[in-house]
Amino acid sequence: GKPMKDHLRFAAAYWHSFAWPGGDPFGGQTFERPWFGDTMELAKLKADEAFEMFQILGVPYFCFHDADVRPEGANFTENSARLEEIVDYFAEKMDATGVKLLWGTANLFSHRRFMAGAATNPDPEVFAFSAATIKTCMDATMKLGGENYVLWGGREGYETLLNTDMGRERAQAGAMLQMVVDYKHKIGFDGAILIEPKPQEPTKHQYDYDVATVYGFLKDFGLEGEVKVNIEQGHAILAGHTFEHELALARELGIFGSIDMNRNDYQSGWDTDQFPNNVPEMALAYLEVLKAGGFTTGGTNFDAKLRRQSLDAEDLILAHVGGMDACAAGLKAAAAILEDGGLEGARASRYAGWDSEFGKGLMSSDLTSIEAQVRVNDINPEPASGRQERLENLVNRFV
Ligand code: 3MF
Ligand code: MG
Ligand code: MG
Repeated sequence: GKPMKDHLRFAAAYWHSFAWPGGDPFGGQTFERPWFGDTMELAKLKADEAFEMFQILGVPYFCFHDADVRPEGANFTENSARLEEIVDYFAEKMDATGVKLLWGTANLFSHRRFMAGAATNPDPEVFAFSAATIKTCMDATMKLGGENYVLWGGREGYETLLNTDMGRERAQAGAMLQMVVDYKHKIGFDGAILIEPKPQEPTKHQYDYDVATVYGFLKDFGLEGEVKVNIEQGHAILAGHTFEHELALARELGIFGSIDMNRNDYQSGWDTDQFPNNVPEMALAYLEVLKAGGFTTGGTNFDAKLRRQSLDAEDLILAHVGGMDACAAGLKAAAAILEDGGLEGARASRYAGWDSEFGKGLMSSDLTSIEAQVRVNDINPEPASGRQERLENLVNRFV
């Protein structure tokens, strides 16, 4: 098959490493970086530093939001001009370094104008501003040869139904997504459009809660064949799932696209975006990625940030290195589990009864004839062992 690293396709995220000042709800800014500020000169210095880090790490890809890479302008026209200037600067750097764009996206959540949502905002002017911004970000992604375009529904949700028309807001989100898909086809962008599910924050009720919710939304608007998902470890945990659950479900639904790799602790209740370091968990995640046939256009984007006490820039490099090591170890374990076949074989054997004539017939039968069969044959099943402990130990042998 493919070389192992083609199953990783690492990307570094611009926002946490270069744009985030290390703030938290109980304190102000932690990090000081020489490129913080809002001039184009500083934005270019930031790009110089970012590409230097990408090269030190040897990552093949990066990802960015418009707001990470250009200073905020006074209006839409200024924003788009600044984005275009940075895109030209990026194009030169990408040529010189060979670093590619895994995906681009629009930040439709940080500016206060998005406080009550972007596509789902009660104010049509915010919808229009958001649509125009998405267009410029899709153009930027296309121009840079980006392989996907991501939509995380940052503030697409609500705090209280008392001031919210849910039906109208869902329809607005569906209309926006349809426009994104139409524009993708209009410009001939051949990457995937990816929705990133997340529950719980920043709004209390996020519309893109998890993979199942996003699939229901896509079906509702007839877009399940056009849009896939970018699944983040921490978001899966916040939704009360495991990462591998979300990956497996997306694969089964045919909407698996890409992953945002990080680590969320199970106790937190909010999104911590830590660098991943739990190899057994990552083995189970890459097992699902491999079973999906690996990435086609997606990859492993480190949506992870330093802890506030990691003041020195060296920690930023080491955090990524540790994350890449853990992913690689997880992937190798997953590949070994598949090659060994014990786990897959044990799972298949649990369902062997369905391969019999009796089993095959059931799926297309009806309640009346099944009742007759159960009576005539005195069907009276006993539980069979699922061998849970044994299989968990088997996984541990490979990590
Ligand atoms: C929030 C996220 C986002 C998305 C990003 C791209 C700021 O929890 O994970 O990062 O990854 O907007 O989709
Ligand atoms: Mg993310
Ligand atoms: Mg996150």
